[in-house]
Amino acid sequence: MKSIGILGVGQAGGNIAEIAATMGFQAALINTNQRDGAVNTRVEKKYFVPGYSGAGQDRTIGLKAVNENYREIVEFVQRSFKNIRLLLVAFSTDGGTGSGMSPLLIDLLLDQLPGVHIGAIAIVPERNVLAGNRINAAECLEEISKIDSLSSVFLVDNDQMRRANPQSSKHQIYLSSNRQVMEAINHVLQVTKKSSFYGNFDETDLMNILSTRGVTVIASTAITDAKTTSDVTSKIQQSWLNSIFCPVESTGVIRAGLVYEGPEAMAKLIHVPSVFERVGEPLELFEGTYITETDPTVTTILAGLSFPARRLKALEESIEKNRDRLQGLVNKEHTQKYESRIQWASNLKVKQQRKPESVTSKLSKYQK
Ligand SMILES: Nc1nc2c(ncn2[C@@H]2O[C@H](COP(=O)(O)OP(=O)(O)OP(=O)(O)O)[C@@H](O)[C@H]2O)c(=O)[nH]1
Ligand SMILES: [Mg+2]
Repeated sequence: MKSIGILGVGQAGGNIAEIAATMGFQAALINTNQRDGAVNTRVEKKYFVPGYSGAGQDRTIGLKAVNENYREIVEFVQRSFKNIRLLLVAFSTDGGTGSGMSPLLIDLLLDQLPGVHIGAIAIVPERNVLAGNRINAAECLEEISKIDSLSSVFLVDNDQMRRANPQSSKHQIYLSSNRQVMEAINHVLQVTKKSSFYGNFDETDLMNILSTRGVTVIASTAITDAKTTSDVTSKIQQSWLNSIFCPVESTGVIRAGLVYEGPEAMAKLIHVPSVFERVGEPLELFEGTYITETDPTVTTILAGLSFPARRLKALEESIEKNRDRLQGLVNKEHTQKYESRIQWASNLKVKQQRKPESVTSKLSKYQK
């Protein structure tokens, strides 16, 4: 049984839970919309908030759904996961259900699942989404970033997949992003099951890293063509920019993992101090070396990073630039009306009503 569980909230969250279930993770989903969750057939445990049919990108509706039903929701989560050490709540930040429900739900779960660390898989939308989605994402990420004692936050960046596949459909981008994030998490979890003469990376090491508060990135790179230590260093650092997660922008890793899998000869080329030069030496590093005949691969886990200010600025910038226009749109909604130029013409359609005249008045009219 895997020690990490995945709870999907909203449509994107449900889709991630679906992939997780196919990989053998304990998975469950919550939605305000039964039709969205119904397609995730591999997830058996589902909770649909009664009386709702989606949140229509309105975060306040997602928040209300938790407020009104938190007892049932928390019980559902407690029932759905057994013997896990880490629960990752997966959701998109720019819709209404996942984005609105998840921050409060996570905060509640932190005290309701004793002995279980809670983390998040939060999807950051592509750069070209519209204002409403950007506002949702900014609000949600701010709330998530403020939760005390929250473990790893994985920021899945839909832009990363888009950059690599500009021609792909949205559906393809979503599916590959979901698969890649779950593969990254599954990979580091599976490594902990292997044994090695040279240094094991065990589950306690992994949980130590993943329970760190802040943003976490997992990245892997093949180092097959590397000839020198600096080749390996630059491959690893490159992988921090090209993973499925928001690119690493700043220094300040708190805990890290470094796992090597491959032939013995290549392991020598890893020079830890230079690998971490760009992001600063972590407080703790957990290493694992697994000698195999497969392509040499280095997987790094960086935990405790700050929220990526530059990436999020790119999301917020167009809102700031268009402040007046957007404010104008909102004002217009309540004030707009149409004034016809031919209002006077309505008179043309008025039928003359005959006014009845009394007999006495007619009689008096004819009186000579
Ligand atoms: N990576 C990834 N992103 C997705 C997926 N589905 C949707 N998205 C992203 O999520 C946003 C839409 O959010 P949803 O998850 O559909 O929203 P929701 O939580 O169901 O909320 P409502 O539909 O408003 O009730 C899109 O703009 C995308 O950014 C998915 O399967 N994978
Ligand atoms: Mg939805």
